[in-house]
Amino acid sequence: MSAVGERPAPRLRSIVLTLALACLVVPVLAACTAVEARDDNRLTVEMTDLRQFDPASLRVPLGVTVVWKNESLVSHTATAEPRSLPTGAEPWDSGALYSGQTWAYHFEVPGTYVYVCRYHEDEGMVGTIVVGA
Ligand SMILES: [Cu+2]
Repeated sequence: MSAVGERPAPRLRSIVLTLALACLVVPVLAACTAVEARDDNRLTVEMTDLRQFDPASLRVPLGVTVVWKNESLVSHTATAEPRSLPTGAEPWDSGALYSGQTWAYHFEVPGTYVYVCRYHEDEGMVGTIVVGA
C-alpha cells in the first residue's frame, strides 16, 4: 500500500529535473543565437517614417554587410553619394525599396561613405558609414 503512495515521487523528481535542465538549456541557446548574429557580420539600418536612416551614422569593420530595411509606409532608397566614395569603391544604389523591403551591400573597401535617400535627401535623409581598414 505504501509503495502506491510513493509512486508519484519519482515522476515529480523527473519533472523538476526536466524544468531545471530547460532553464540551463534555454540561456545557452539564446547565447548561441547572439553569437550567430555576430558571426553573420550583418548590421541593419532602418528607414523610418520620420524620413531618416536609423542609425544615421555607423562605424563598421571591413567586410561587414549592411542591410537597409524600409520600416515606413513610403518608398526610400539607399544611394551612395558618388562624390563621397572612397578611392576604389564602386557606386551603389538600392533602387526603390517599398514598405517592408530590404536591400544589402557588402563593404569591401575601407573609408567613409555618405549616402542618401534619393526621394528625401532634401528633407535630410542622409547617412554615413565609416568602414574600418
Ligand atoms: Cu526616403
